[in-house]
Amino acid sequence: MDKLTKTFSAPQAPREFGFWLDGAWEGGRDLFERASPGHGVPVTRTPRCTTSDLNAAVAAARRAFEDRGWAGLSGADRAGVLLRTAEILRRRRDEIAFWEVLENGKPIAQARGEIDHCIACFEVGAGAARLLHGDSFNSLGDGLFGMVLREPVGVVGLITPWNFPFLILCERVPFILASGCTMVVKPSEVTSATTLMLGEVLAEAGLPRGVYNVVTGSGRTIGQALTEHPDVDMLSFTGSTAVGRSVVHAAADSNFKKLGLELGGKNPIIVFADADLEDAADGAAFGISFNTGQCCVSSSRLIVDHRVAAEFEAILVQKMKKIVVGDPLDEATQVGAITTDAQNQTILSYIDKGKAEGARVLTGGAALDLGRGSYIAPTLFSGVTRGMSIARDEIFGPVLSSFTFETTAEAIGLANDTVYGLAASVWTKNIDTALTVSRRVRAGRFWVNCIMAGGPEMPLGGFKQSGWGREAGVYGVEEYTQVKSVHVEFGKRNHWIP
Ligand code: TXE
Repeated sequence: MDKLTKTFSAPQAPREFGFWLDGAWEGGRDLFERASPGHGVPVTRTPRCTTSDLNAAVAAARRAFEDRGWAGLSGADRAGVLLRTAEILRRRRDEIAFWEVLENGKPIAQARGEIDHCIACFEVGAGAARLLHGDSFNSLGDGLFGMVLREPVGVVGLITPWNFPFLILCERVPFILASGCTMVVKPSEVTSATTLMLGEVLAEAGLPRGVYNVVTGSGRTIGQALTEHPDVDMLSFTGSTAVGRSVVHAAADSNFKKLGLELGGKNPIIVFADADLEDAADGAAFGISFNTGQCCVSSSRLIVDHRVAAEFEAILVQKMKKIVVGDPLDEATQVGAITTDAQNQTILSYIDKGKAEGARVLTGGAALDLGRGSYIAPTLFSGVTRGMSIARDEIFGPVLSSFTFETTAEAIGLANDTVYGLAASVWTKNIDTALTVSRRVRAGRFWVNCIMAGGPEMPLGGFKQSGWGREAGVYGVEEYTQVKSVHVEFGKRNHWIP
């Protein structure tokens, strides 16, 4: 409570935004007011766009795509814009981090680190823009030559969630731009500020108008209309599995737009008896508490060798108790506020269910009263069994469910016992075990003796119901292209009609 009043310095009045259309701010709309989840005071006002605003944004993106002012540039020129964007983000890092914290509730030190990752995304995107290429075939006979071209898909709709508003945006935007596509972004209604700010940054970097547009508003209206829009060629959606399913239906019912989906996860962290247990406990505490567990790759299922389970849980409890939960604007804070009231209720109801289903709380298990804002203590449940809801559902909060195993096969079986397949982690000093588990667990991202490590060079995305397609790196750029086969005959044609 003391800490909150000492360090709190949110703006005196909420900052008002327009939406970003065809390279400029557009104002005069009804506004949605957002309160800081860490402090409970209004911090931003963003437009409730209408479907005609959305249509104008799609038309601007279409014009900018068809006039070749972006897609027609060399990869080197596109890379120039992306590198200048990285420079401007470096300059505006602290400011963007500040607004991210105010709307999302994540700790300020973490937010700055995320902006650094975003800068890296633009740098990697620049490299990918220059290296993107097709293929050729000289195996078609002496008279025929084949070229495989990678062409931008066209106008991309991008729908993003509230857990990493700027980071998830920047794991996509540079790669969409590198491919030559143009876009309309619909951020979460509760965290739109930094997505809007990127419009200004890209314009300063020299991005032609109409290439990047942002419409703000609710998922049910603007988001849904974007997924149904007949002039959007591809849609990249990150969010809940339920909405992901509706996006698939909307694409089928409109124009069969290409889809990229990053959905939920229930990610295992497997700890073998020969692991460095201190390291693994630190990784497990980080994996479930980072971003208050509101992370699609949070490691929310601990699968630990029964021989060391009690010892490991004891080390982990000590670690989790030391995590500093508090005011997101305090430099020392490691875990901030829960981003929305609805999410707060969801997490607390799962904690209640876990208790009712017979799992044991080893630490946490309750909300923390810090005077204002919504905070939940990092929580460890022991004795979890496969059928419990805390074993199966994505909770999207700092709640870790612990299981034990006796054999490697059993550990792999437990890890795969989920409809999801986003990420997984294994901790062992045995290379055979590490590689066997990495190859047998069905997940799009895998970490051995580490967790959430890596950079934008590496692709990300899910197996099973965690989604379709990959984002980031060269794979991410390719996702926003389509392949065209060009056949060139040379020499005299072998006539069909003699
Ligand atoms: O997500 P939604 P919510 C999971 C997590 C969380 C749950 C609900 O389990 O508890 O989803 O969160 C837009 N057509 N994840 O309700 O609704 C919406 O405006 C088109 C995991 O906030 O899926 C926002 O921009 N768009 C996830 C975005 O979709 C629609 C991150 C995500 O919101 C729409 C977030 C519609 N009909 C939540 N309805 C991850 N994979 O990281 C909403 N939206």
